[in-house]
Amino acid sequence: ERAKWPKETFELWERLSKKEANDVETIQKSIVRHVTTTLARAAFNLDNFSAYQAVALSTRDRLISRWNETQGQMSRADPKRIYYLSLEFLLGRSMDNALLNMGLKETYGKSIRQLGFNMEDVIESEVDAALGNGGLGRLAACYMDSLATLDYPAWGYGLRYNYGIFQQRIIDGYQTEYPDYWLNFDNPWELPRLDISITVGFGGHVQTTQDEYGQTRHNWVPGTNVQAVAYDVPVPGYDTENCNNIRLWRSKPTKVFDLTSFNEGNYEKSVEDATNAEKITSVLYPNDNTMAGKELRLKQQYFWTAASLHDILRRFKKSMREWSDFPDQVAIQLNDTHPTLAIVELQRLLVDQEMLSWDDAWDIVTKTFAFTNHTVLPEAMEKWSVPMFEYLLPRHLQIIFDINLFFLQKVEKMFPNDRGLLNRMSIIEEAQPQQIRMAHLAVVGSHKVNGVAALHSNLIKTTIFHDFVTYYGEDKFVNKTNGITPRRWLHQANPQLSALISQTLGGDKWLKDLSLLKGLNDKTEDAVFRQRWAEIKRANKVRLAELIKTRCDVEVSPDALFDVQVKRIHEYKRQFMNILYVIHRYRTIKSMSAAQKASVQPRVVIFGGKAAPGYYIAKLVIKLINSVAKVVNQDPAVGDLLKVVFVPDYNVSVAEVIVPASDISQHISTAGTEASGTSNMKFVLNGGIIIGTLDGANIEILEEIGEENIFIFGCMAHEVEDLRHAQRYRGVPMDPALQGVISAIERGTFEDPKIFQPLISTLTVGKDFYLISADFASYIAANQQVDAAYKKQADWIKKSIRCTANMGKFSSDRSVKEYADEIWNVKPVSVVDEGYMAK
Ligand code: NBY
Repeated sequence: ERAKWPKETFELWERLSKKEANDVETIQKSIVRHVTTTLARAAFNLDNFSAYQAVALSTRDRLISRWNETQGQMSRADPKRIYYLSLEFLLGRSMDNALLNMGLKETYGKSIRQLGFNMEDVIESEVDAALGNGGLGRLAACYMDSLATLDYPAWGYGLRYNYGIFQQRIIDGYQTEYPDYWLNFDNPWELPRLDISITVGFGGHVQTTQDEYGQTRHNWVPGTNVQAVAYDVPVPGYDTENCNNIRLWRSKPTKVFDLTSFNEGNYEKSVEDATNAEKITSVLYPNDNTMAGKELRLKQQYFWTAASLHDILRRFKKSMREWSDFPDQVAIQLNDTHPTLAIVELQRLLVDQEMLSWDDAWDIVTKTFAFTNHTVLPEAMEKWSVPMFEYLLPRHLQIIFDINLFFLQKVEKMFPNDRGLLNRMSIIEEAQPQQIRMAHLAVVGSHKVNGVAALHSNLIKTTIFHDFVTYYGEDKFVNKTNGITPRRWLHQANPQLSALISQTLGGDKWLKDLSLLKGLNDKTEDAVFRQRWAEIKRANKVRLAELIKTRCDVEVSPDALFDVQVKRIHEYKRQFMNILYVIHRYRTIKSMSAAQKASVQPRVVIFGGKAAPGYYIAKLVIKLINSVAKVVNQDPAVGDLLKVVFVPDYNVSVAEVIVPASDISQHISTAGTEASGTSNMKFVLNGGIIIGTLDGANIEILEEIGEENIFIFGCMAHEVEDLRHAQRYRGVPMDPALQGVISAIERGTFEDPKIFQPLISTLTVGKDFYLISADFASYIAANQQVDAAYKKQADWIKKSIRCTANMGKFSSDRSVKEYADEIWNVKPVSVVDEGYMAK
């Protein structure tokens, strides 16, 4: 249609779509316009939240013009694109990040101040986008930031849940869950694309026919359909015009489908069917590292992968290329096994609809996909029951059985007569009922499989994927150590430290090349610099103390050592061991004379994290922490020497306050259980020191910062098996200090001991799966070393500086570049500012 426009019309559009300027006056005008027209409010009754909304809308305008420019230029250049499929994007707040990345924070700050508002209050009004559980979801968010910053043409695909991860409140010491209806006040950070709507089928049956060449053709006729509607979330890069996209799908009923029931005269059924369609994207499943096996979750996974692939194929088809070019245009990364159905869906589309041969299609599929594994825990491995799967996705089940058949035939050829091997490697587990092993499907359907830290990537090769390494060879299995974005996790969360670093290094280049932090190593002997460094840490601790006062009603001294463990509550992460040590410390202090107490290092032990609502033992750990806190915090014999707090509702924005304020943080999982960890990186980047085990990325952090700057304890991953065996069959007695702690709990020092019996039972000799007893003595010793080191403040600050200075490796820019070069084979495409809102 536009082709028919006369020249004047074109020119009018061009003139009027010039970008808005970024001076204070123009920005203020745009804020005021949003207040008065979009929000229809008057200046005299404007609260912080409304001010936030208007500033957000003004920021959004600028985001969208970059987004338009990027998407337009990318369409024209049509480079190979990365598609990051993740069921979770744990973005947190957007405004501060968007303003910093676009270089507009200062101007907006000034604009807001003159309008009578304060930037910090406005920022605080934003609710978190919490569409994720923990590390996996936050990793996706950090990777999206780096992809945009490095100018990679990348799209994220996910689901637009109506309810994010539940809100946690602590009632009588217990976790209680509340729905996180985050869209209540509208979401300015998304663009609804109601015109982009894709039909996704479920159920039904498969028609089998012969084509004119005598080939068998399969045609899936779904029983019901739902619509996937696109919501786009712009992701601006830092210090670049590039602005990428996360496309989140929302489920809606199809018109046709509710009309069917309606025309059959069943109005109620038609409304019920419509409600069922909307249910698909209603809620994020709140489990991390455990598999629940719910039908609705499988529906989510198919709904999302089908809509995303349809979208990707549509974009590819516009280029009029051959199907064999597909892997040169498209790289799809599977964030865990959750999107593994995409492998099956692409094979189905190529074979059933595009009429490619099975082998040609499979060649394209395996060149397109790569798979990231995030865990070795058996309870986290995704499996779907075959009968349930068949009912929802009958054609996909046939394809999975065929993939498996052809795969096992090849295995059999290479390793004849090994039934055990075939059973172990099969995509189908022969249980009652049969189960589909999604991790095996993901490995078979991908050209690269990666773990998320060096230790973890080695572990998967010797444990869960051992047979697959034997079959495919080593090259398919690679390591991509996780990373974090220094923009959010230092520049945004710790603005004072960021400013000091820029001042010291003579600029902010380090924010795009984190290895430049090495320059700080020269400053450890500079007493003035150390003083500044210490002042900033203290200011961050004051801010955290205020948050603790507000949220927990406990007063803590910023002069005490702040000891932090914040992460999802899980047995393998051993928050239980931490609180048991706190009890030990409490008992030790109680037994001291006044003179002895005078030399005790005061500590504030800070916990935070959510337990999956159905995870009984994890929830009991929260209860124990709160019971201990209650007793310890009120005990005059202890006073300020020990405080314990559980910060409720830990999330990304709370992390942004906690991370810069820690002196030491705890990353104390049983060796071999934490795939990587990413908060460990965040703490150390902010000059926090780790007490931790030789697990996940702790090992690589140690290698970078040096063993004198980290407190390591506990057994090593290769010793775990023997320790468990010894404990089970040789009855190794419980650690005596631990025994003392358990007795104190059992004597009722902290509420009714009956409450905690199931928790204590997990430590029964021979059953202590996470080896708390085996590691307890060395944990106590490491804690004593922490106390002693903290007392030498000058040396401590030197350690802290060295920590930050040597964390360059853990920028997600490094991770993403490794993926791009070694897995995706994609190159950056820089967007040029043509000065228009859209082309
Ligand atoms: O992924 C975490 C790992 O535990 C951590 O070590 C690693 O640093 C991080 C990023 O690689 N895994 C994780 O967060 N997993 C989940 O949140 C999760 C969520 C859902 C399900 C499984 C795992 N699920 O099956 O539903």
